[in-house]
Amino acid sequence: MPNILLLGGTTEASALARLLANAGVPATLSYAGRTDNPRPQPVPVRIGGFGGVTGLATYLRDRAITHLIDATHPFAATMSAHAIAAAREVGVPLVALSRPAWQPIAGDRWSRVPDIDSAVSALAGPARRVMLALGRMHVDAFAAQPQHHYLLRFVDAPDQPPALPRHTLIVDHGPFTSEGDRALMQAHAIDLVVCKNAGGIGAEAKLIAARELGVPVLMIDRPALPDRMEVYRPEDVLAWLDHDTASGTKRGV
Ligand code: 3Y8
Ligand code: NAP
Repeated sequence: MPNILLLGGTTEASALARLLANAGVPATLSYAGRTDNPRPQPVPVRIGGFGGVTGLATYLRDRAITHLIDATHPFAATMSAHAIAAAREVGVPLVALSRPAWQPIAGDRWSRVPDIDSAVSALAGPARRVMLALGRMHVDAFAAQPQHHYLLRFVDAPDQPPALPRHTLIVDHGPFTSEGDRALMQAHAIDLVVCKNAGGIGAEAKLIAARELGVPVLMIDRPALPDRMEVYRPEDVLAWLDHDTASGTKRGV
């Protein structure tokens, strides 16, 4: 019988957890513990770091995990690198459930930068009204460009106000709708959206809204990740599990 560890924190991870629960496949979904009230899941949940690669390898062994599924966000590069290393060390099959990077389409006004620091540098210049849709972890870096008015959206209320002299803070968590994001951008007269190339549907709303409003987007490309098996649909993970389990049975005979 498989025993899955699912590294979560994305819309697709939650969809996969529902499929695994419906299929009666034993699985545990893991959150880092970054937010106060993570979405309840239909499978058991564990919350908190593992303690690096060593901690994750120990967890895999102690819990007799048979398959590791990395369904974390494309910018959770450290977790994904640890998953590859620990899975290899313990000999547990690993598959990543990721999302194709967004590509600009007709009507999009994107400029791309390789990382957060380049996005900060790209904001040099006269004051603008910027929707900084990056969450909380990187917001302080933008204090280097204090001239803008920033519209911020965090999952949880911060302990102290962000270090940006001019900002409006919204506390909300997605998935968001394009109607909602369009109204938000109009209400705050946004003239630039800064975001990560997360892919998927849960964060796409602001891109659709920006396209409709003709608002330019500063798109931060994903960090590079080591090679791993990747699928893009929760159903493909089940197929991978069936295939691996079946071939395992043959091996087991
Ligand atoms: C803790 C779990 C689900 C998963 C939903 C997806 C969609 C909504 C859109 C904007 C962009 C952002 C942010 C975002 C989205 C989904 C997905 C996604 C972006 C939760 C969640 C956790 C987190 C962590 C959080 C980060 C932050 C990033 C906000 C739960 C809600 C900006 C990424 O305050 C903090 O420290 C928040 C940190 C990492 C990035 C950052 O730098 O601040 N996500 N987001 C997970 C854990 O503890 O392991 O609380 O339920 C999950 C989701 N956030 O099941 O429905 O699939 O991507 N999350 C980005 O994409 O740019 C918001 O505002 O438009
Ligand atoms: P990260 O920088 O890649 O990871 C930093 C450390 O956080 C990891 O080394 C690990 O700690 C712990 N960690 C990360 N994800 C974990 C998980 N699912 N379960 C247990 N521990 C985890 O990760 P991050 O960018 O902070 O993302 C944290 C979580 O938020 C992930 O679940 C991710 O899917 C979700 N998320 C992130 C973003 C984003 O923009 N980064 C967007 C949406 C959702 P140890 O070393 O102690 O094991």
